[in-house]
Amino acid sequence: MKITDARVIVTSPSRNFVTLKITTDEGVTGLGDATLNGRELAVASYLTEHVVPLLLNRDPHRIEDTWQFLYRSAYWRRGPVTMAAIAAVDMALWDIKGKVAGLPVYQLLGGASRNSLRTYGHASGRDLPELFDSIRQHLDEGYTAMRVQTSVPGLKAVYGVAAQHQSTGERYDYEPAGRGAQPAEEDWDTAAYLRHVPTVFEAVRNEFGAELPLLHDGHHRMTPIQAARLGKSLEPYDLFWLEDCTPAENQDAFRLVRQHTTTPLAVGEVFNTVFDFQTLIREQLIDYVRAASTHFGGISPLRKVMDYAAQYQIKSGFHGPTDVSPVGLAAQTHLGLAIHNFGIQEYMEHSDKTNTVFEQSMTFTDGNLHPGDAPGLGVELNEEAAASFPYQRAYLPFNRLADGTVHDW
Ligand code: GCO
Ligand code: MG
Repeated sequence: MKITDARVIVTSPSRNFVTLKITTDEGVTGLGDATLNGRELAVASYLTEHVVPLLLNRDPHRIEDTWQFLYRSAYWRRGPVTMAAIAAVDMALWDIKGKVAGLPVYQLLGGASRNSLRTYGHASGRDLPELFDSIRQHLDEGYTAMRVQTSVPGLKAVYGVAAQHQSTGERYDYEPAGRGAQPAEEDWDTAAYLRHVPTVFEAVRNEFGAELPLLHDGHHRMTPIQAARLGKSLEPYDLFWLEDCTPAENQDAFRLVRQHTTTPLAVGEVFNTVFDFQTLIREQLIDYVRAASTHFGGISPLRKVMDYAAQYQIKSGFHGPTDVSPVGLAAQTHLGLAIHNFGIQEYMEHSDKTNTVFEQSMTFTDGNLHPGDAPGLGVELNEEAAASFPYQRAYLPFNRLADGTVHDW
């Protein structure tokens, strides 16, 4: 079998997605997700200009060989653009292999280790009543675990609070990247945040009881010692995890956080390779691997990092916001079903428009995802629908402190 065609499709149903479609001489097609929120066209161009010409005439069954060839022959390794491009190829080849075998990808990865994947939903509110409503709504939708984000008194807009960004009449589709020529500017005050967050978790525990698993995303905004303080102050509320409490470019920072708190830690949504996790896993500084198949080079390397993590009882918590396309989500859902050390899967439902463009066999029942049993990844692209939603420039917001200093968002 040979690859005879590879094409990049950029579409914007509610938000931008970059998809690679590979076709073989036998007419089998495979899809891969290459979406990099706010920098989509860089990956589209990397693929179209530099990768697609290398794919033609290759044997689509040689997934590992193609991965190693793209990673090593570029010489310039790693980085989100390169790794999202390689991820798209990797996913598309797994999709093709599954279709040729007549099996869903999770069967090729060793078969199911569980019935389905527990997810967590995104509850948020500008104040406690709004937050409680959001938690109740997610419980009604079947979610059994909840990420909790709230506004901070005195700040105008804070990452992860849905109501702030609602501008259209359609069903809410959480997407912080706003369409337009410039990124939105938000404000930030770490001291106010550190004072406020524990009071919110205390209120949520009092209202919803001890059993509901609660998560929180610090979104890289604290220094290590601030992160340590937050982890410690949240211990009474028994979090499932505290995510991205401090940026992990400096993996050593997690030693400092870890020595001060028993709140479980999750990190890695912006990581691209196993090397970003090396110290964190080997020294058992984290509890959950947050990588997304899309930004980590695909299913193949994500499988490897999870096997490495398994030696240290570290589990998966793959990144699943709406900027991971239904193809990327399917890829990591197949993997999550197959690995033994699955932890939880982040899940935000895609918009109705997105679900028209990406036809999916995935199911979401009682808070649990299953990738379905269609051969391959179980996602097909409706190209006509995709073409009706052309790309629109969009940027993620950024933060400034009160004195005007740019701060991590
Ligand atoms: C999460 C993430 C996202 C990111 C987004 C950026 O935990 O789901 O932090 O919300 O901000 O993926 O594109
Ligand atoms: Mg996050």
